[in-house]
Amino acid sequence: MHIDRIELRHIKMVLVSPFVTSMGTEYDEEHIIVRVDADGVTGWGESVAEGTPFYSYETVTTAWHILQDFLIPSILGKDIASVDEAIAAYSKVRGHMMAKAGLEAALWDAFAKSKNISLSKMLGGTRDKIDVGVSIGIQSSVEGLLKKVEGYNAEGYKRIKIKIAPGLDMQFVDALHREFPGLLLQVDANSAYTLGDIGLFKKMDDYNLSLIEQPLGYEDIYDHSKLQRELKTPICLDESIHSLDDTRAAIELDSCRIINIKPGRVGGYTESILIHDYCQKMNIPVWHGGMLESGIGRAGNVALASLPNFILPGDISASKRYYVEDIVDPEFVVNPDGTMDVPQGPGIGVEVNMKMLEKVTVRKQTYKI
Ligand code: OSB
Ligand code: MG
Repeated sequence: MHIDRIELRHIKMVLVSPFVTSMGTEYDEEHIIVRVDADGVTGWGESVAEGTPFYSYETVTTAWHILQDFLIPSILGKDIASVDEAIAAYSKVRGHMMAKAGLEAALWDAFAKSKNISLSKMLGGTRDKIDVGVSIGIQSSVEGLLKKVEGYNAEGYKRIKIKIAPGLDMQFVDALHREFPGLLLQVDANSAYTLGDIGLFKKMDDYNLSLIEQPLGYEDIYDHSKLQRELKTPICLDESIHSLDDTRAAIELDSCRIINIKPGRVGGYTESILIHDYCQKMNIPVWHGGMLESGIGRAGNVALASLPNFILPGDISASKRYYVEDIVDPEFVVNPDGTMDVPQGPGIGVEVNMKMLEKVTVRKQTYKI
């Protein structure tokens, strides 16, 4: 495919309710939408670098810089026969996984559209519906959390994840355990604890949680192995996993027994699939994480999550759980049975709502040779 034109858009979308985690409070979500025009087709991708470097060192500004000055020039105006060829063209660039993943996603969409097949099919998906869950930020009261969970249960979500932070943990876990016996529940600490908190995790170990996500350091693999050794509950790594190599190290060290895959965190779908396949071989279940994506990123997440080893429900929720109006048509909805349909049309399988996209765009730049 001849890469004729690439466009970047810095978008800012207001969340329906603030998202509170151990990293801070998010009121809106800033990401970059990548558009690639090649051979008469248009591919769309979303780079999930945020406005702040609190989850990852990348930000919208660093991702824009890496895209504009290194990734885009390596493929613009060239003939690229496959996604692998594009990756090879910018392989000298170290790190900056979210910048890379946004461009890779747009290329995958363009290639799938040029072959007239769905992104799910192109990535190796085997399901036309996926199981979905919801990630709930830290609530100001236990009663407030119980109400939220009741609402999400009624909408059909198959599992609940709550964010925790020191001092804002056991009271929530305990209340949910009491009020909703049998609830598929997991917690996400976003690296807010240390090995010194082992006593707390041993208490949590009696609550039959499906997993504890990223309790310790955001680059750590070693300390997590010491914690996992003391727990029955599986640890799941998110922040610490940036590649297949990290995954191998974590599994060989028994630092975790479940992996959260986010294409943005590992540089794209290609690395995600390598991690997925390795985990499948090692009998390690994976699930699809989320970065509060717009419908463009969500469409890619749903396609990737249709691969067979995405055994646990992901952080893939309905558009309306995040935004009053999404930038794709149709918006993503959750079926009453807690599943989401995998789009079957070419590429990401949803149309970009250009009017809405314009509305949320704060900066736009076109690159052409
Ligand atoms: O740790 O999984 C996380 C959102 C932003 C940054 C990090 C995380 C999250 C979520 C939200 O948990 C998941 C979603 O998109 O629904
Ligand atoms: Mg997480």
